[in-house]
Amino acid sequence: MKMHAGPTSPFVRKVRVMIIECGLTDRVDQQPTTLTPINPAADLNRDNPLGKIPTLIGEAGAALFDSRVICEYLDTLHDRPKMFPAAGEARWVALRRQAQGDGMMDAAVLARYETVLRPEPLRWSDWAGGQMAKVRRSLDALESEAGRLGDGIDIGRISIGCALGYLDFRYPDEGWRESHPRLAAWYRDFAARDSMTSTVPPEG
Ligand code: GSF
Repeated sequence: MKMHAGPTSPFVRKVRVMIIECGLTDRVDQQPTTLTPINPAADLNRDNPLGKIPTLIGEAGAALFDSRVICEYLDTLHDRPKMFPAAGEARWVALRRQAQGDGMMDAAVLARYETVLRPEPLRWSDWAGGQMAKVRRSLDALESEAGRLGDGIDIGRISIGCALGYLDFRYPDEGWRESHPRLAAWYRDFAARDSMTSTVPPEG
């Protein structure tokens, strides 16, 4: 399988963590793609009209996106413990946590486009501030939930872990650990997993 990927995308990282945790590393050829919404990649657009990474070409040859669909597909390809609980309350908790982590990444990526990509005279600080307020409210909610995150792994915890990793990468001054000590303690252990240490984004 081929995946349009990139070293700095938190959504790609989520899929890469999934690939490693599920023992699928040898089955996915990761192709680096450099893009922004105003500098699209033609080969990616042919596979995914939304022009976003990650995009996976599955075993049947068809393109799969976005990260949620890719991760659920990959979960069907291995015999290890599943990252998507099959049914019941555990499934809804994991899917809601995935939505929480993905939403944090969406907001943080949009705020970054606004503050880095958009020409300075066109920037709207209230809008970027509104996106970061979503991130901060999410951190507060996760602090309340941190005691229940435990030491296991599933798609919800992968997404939350990648969202926190993205904050460290792009917003190192956010200083979320001091105000969210239980979440910080959970993340310290989660971030020590091999799948996380081997997918840390490069400097710069
Ligand atoms: C979000 C992917 C995304 O925003 C998912 O895969 O879960 N809901 C999707 N990807 C960004 C790169 S990033 O992770 O910062 C992307 O491809 N942006 C290019 C664009 O044109 O929006």
